[in-house]
Amino acid sequence: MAPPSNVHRCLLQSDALDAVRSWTNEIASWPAGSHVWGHYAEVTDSGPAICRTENVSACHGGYSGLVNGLLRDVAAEALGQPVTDFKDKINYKQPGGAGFRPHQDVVAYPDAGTVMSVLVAIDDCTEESGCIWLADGITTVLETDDRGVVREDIATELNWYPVALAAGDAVCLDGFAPHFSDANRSREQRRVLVASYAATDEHYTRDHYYSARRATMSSASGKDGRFRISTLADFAGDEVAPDRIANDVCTHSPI
Ligand SMILES: O=C(O)CCC(=O)C(=O)O
Repeated sequence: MAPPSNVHRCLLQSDALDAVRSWTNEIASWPAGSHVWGHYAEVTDSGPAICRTENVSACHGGYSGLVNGLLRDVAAEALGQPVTDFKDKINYKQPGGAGFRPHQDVVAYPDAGTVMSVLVAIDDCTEESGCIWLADGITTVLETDDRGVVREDIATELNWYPVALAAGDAVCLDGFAPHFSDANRSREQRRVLVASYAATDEHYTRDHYYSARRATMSSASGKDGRFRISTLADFAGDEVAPDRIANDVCTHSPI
């Protein structure tokens, strides 16, 4: 079967991929809670494991260059218009790490309009290690449940397909594309970078997104008491509470 047109094989090759892997190893070693925008750990059978770092490019020149260079060009081409970056994150999904329930990104990004995300595989993403699954052909917001994810009865009717990626491959996800992923049942980590972009003429900024994200997460968790690493409660894992949370200034090592 031909790969879907939104998949870019070998977007990062050899040295570029090695560099991203080495940056990601350094960032993963930060203590949970040490990064102002979120550096979260989850419970796994083999102990606490870092599961997500949010706004990586804010503290990392290498990642900033990637998000504002190659990946922005990929997103602009996919959207067919100039784009501006407003968000990026690493999802680590280490062995035993949890997956994400079916959701649409446009619902997760407060006040956003036209968005496109580029998900880059830092490691091989297989069905066993919890690759992303996509449903094509959806151009509207689907009804959600109390977690903000696509209602189960609607999600089960969608035509899902897995997007297996080799390390260095990437897939573009528009804001309406429903997607989910399963837990990592393999022995290898399954890390991805997800960089998100808005149509430049909509003036949606990183500062706006991250301040709205903080407010939305705090209000939603205050109401339902659920741990979340996103504005939606789409993450299926359980948090390991950090000893300390950096609210105003990062306390991890500089890179
Ligand atoms: O990393 C994954 O498997 C899911 C990515 C995703 O949907 C998200 O981070 O919102």
